[in-house]
Amino acid sequence: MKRIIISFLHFFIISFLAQAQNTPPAPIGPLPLPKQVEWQKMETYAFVHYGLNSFTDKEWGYGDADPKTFNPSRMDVEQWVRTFKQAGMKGVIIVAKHHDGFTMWPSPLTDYNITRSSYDGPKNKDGKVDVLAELRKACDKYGLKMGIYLSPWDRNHAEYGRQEYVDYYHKQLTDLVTNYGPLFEVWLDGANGGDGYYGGARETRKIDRRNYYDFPKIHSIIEEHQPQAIIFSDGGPGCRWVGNERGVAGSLNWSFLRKKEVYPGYPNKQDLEQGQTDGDTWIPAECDVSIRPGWFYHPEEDSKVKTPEQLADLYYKSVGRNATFLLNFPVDREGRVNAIDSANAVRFRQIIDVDMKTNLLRKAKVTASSERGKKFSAKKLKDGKWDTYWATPDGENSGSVTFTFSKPTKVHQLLLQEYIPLGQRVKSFTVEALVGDRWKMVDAGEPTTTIGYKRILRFSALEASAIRVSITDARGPICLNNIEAY
Ligand code: FUL
Repeated sequence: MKRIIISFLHFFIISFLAQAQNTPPAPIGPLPLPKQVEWQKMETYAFVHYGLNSFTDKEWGYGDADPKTFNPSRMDVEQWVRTFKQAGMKGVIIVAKHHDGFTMWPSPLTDYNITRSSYDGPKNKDGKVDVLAELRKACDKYGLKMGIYLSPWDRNHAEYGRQEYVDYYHKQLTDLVTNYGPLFEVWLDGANGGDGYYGGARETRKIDRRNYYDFPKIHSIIEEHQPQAIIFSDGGPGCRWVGNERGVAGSLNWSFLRKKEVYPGYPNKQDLEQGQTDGDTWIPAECDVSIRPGWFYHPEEDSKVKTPEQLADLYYKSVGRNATFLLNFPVDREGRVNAIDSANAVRFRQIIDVDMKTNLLRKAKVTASSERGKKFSAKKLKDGKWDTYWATPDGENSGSVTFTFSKPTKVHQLLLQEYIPLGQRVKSFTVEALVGDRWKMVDAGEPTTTIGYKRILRFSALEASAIRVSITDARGPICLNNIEAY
């Protein structure tokens, strides 16, 4: 009898372990919402700054420029979207209203809108010019997602600084989120208050950045009508500002913030660049940067467009560091993405595509220091698919995986991904290459700490017969779903 019980227990323990080996590691919070994961996978998308400033040579319009000043000569919204598509962008966020208060759609709430301008383009269903409607159509045609930027600060509005303006802002937002189809992101910029036209008052108005706009109400308006949209602001809640306008994330970059602490105008830029290790909410970073020095078009910046190589560098410092890349195009006075900007953006994508054309690890032999089970085998990593992954058993927060080539192979780039639906875990890692008969530490010139959704390392080409990735510390068992080398 005793023997029967023991063998029964034995069987039970073995099958329990086998099962544990084949189940994914438990999630480690904070966790992303499914929509945040989908958003992160977009990786690169375009920003469009276009409006009165493009004609008055300003970055921040005062709110008093004559709407007639807006006078594009060869406007072509489809040309913008075609360019973005060719540049590999997955969406576009348009400035619907900048700080000057001028609206790019026929807002019924203000006269300071596009119908009062000199623009005589295609008409919307109500027979009015409407740049947002044109963009919606073009995005649908080319398969890009659309987002909006609606500046809370409004230097035109007479009531700015008072409750009447806040009600107006909420109504404007409601108009946008109910009339232009699905939006993937709503951008709430943090530059607020100061001098302006304010209906002719021409004075300085200060507001309390934290409370004046009633952000909880703003969020609920967006969530009610566009539940899939990611809300951007300095501190999220959907995604956060990366703390600079250079397009660069920290090489250490957690997708977490202590949510209650970060507000629009939050002064600790390092927290925004790197995230907060002990954050309680998933709020990943977005890197916004303009392809020119300014956000709006200025003819004298035609010679200052970022080169394809500079853009590729920014891609590696944003997407390659667990952030997204929001690249701004200052549409020109003709109403087009300027030829130089367009050529450089398309060329940038070609550089990236060539850099990462053939994953050298696909044919390599792969072994791991340990693995969780058949389903979570290191071998799966070679598939490069989102739903296959390598995980270590519970209690093992470090481990390594080695890829052996059939012959010495030139490698100059490595790509790593964690399976973020189960959390961001890796705290530090190393990459080594077997050169001749010696393991050499690969030096990418930046600390190899976090990985997150994606981490890409670039280094001087090495002739390696094997590559070893070691996770040296993590917040729990390792759970990587992709490793590629080029
Ligand atoms: C900032 C604004 O002040 C700039 O003009 C620009 O729109 C940038 C994207 O956000 O806060």
